[in-house]
Amino acid sequence: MSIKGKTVFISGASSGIGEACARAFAANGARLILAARNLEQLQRLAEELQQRYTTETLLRALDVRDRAAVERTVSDLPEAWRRIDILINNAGLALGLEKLYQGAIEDWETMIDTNVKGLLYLTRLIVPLMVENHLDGHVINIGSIAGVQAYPNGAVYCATKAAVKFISDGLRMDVADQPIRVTNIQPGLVETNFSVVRFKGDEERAGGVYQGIKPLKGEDIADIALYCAMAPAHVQICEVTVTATHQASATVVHREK
Ligand code: NDP
Ligand code: 8X3
Repeated sequence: MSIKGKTVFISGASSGIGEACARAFAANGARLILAARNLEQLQRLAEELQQRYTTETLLRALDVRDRAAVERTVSDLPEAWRRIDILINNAGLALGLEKLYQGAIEDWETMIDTNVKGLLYLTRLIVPLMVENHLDGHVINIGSIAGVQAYPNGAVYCATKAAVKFISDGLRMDVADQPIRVTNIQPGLVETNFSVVRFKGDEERAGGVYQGIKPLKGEDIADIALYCAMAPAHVQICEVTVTATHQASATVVHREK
């Protein structure tokens, strides 16, 4: 199914997987609503996409944890941008890697508010627009292998991604009477800004996460999102778990010495 001229809303488009999705969908002719807190980064990306693909973009500085801001963002969309065909719920993060009984509660709150509540706010407001407009809609959530298998010191992040899996499964049931597809993409290690954010700017520690293995790139996940979106309208790819070749599970990773 062509995505040419389709409107795609991407949360967390300022970096990593979200930014790669913006490039991939733009290259295939989509028009994009790009949201993240870092507006300057979105502006740089939009300029690049305009020059390379003449992509039409609408940029929104948005903290998905702020329910009122999410509501304003969606309700204030210009008429020409209200028919959103594809929602990519990508904004998210991990903070810290600690035993549950030693973890920082404020980090838990940030992860839950972003990865779970932010995703829910956007979904609650954008799916009704797909239904009202009788669109062949598609919600693509970026979950994680961490939502399938917990790992030590990551209980709360893993729990947020398990929530994404069950929100995806439940939503799929709730829209089964609509021409709306729901896909949950569950990547393993992807080298983005993710670990720098998790370790609060400690680049050396972040680099260690990807040492001795060729990790996935944001582009690899964007290719999968694009494949799911471009599948024929009657084909719903419910879930994709994807890892680097030398990653076998959330915890089993073969690293070259
Ligand atoms: P990055 O840190 O590179 O990108 C994260 C994106 O999320 C940024 O654009 C950031 O934008 C945005 N974001 C974070 N918090 C908020 C917020 N409160 N409101 C709006 N946007 C926000 O990491 P990734 O690209 O790797 O992460 C993207 C998604 O992929 C996340 O959901 C992550 O959990 C998931 N994932 C990542 C994996 C990995 O190994 N990298 C593996 C599996 C899943 P800004 O700071 O400008 O707001
Ligand atoms: C990100 C993948 O395994 O680093 O969701 O948590 S992992």
